Amino acid sequence: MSWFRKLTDGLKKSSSKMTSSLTGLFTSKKIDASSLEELEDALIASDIGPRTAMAIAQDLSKIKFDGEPDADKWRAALAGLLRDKLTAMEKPLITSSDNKPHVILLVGVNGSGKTTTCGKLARKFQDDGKSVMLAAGDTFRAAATEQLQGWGLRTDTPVITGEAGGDAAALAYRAMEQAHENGTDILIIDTAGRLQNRSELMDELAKIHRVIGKFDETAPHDSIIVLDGTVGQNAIAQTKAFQQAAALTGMIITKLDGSAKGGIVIALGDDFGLPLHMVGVGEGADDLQAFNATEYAAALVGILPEEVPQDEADQ
Ligand SMILES: Nc1nc2c(ncn2[C@@H]2O[C@H](COP(=O)(O)OP(=O)(O)OP(=O)(O)O)[C@@H](O)[C@H]2O)c(=O)[nH]1
Ligand SMILES: [Mg+2]
Repeated sequence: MSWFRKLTDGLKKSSSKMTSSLTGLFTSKKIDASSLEELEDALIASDIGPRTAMAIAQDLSKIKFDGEPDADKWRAALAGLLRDKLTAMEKPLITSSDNKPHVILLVGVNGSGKTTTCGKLARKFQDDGKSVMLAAGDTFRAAATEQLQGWGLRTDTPVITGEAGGDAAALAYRAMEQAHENGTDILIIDTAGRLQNRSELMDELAKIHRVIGKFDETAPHDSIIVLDGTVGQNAIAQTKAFQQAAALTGMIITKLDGSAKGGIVIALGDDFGLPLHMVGVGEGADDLQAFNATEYAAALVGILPEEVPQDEADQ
């Protein structure tokens, strides 16, 4: 199945939520006050924040169409507005060979998809001809190390492990030394999931960050929060807390397959201005891809990327 098809299938719940209550609206020629409200509600229901939902609904109501608007034209126009909101977040995860190694730290709450994403990223970078090492920085659970080792086997990537219950920051440091010695291009560090309101765990994260910086003051080069795409607005609170503890540089959103809250991406972009490097729509190694604003906007309203208008003149 093509990537776009996976993305569209994955976002089906979000897109039907966003567009089903709009069928009536989309067949009318212009938007009146009550249909405007209906549109706002539909956008909010898919977890686009209220402020942005209002702005998008307003903008949509002002669009002048060439000829009679129909459902398809409304849909395409909405996708164009969503795309405009998302473009600033589009920034691929680029590693630099000046960094020896380039260090990527993955953080986030329990079960958000960090370990899986470590494995998927290892596969991606290797496909690009880069050498990768993984560090099992989740020292809380023995099973977590085994899980990462599983990805190591599957992707043929060395995994640096420590003792269960050991110091995660010390392990991260050791992994950096090892990767440096081996001349490895990229080191990806997994961390234990933690709830953002557990301050001692957030302090531990800050420590990992500090200790990595002792080996190379420019590291970690990417400090990425992995967010579960099904949690909706809670992702905002998570990002806020992790931004303080881990000086975030970007985001990855997983589990968008089956999420009814795909609009959260827009709310996150508005609130933080962090790049969204990749989105995940499944558990397989190839189910994580670079975020593309046009594709995402198209999938959110259930049209093809080429149907998204380039600009207003296109309408
Ligand atoms: N459907 C779907 N499942 C995913 C995706 N990414 C990860 N998962 C699944 O989500 C579950 C949790 O993923 P993990 O990678 O273990 O999450 P984690 O953040 O490492 O969890 P902790 O280490 O417990 O904090 C696993 O069953 C994964 O297979 C995705 O994009 N889509
Ligand atoms: Mg994990």
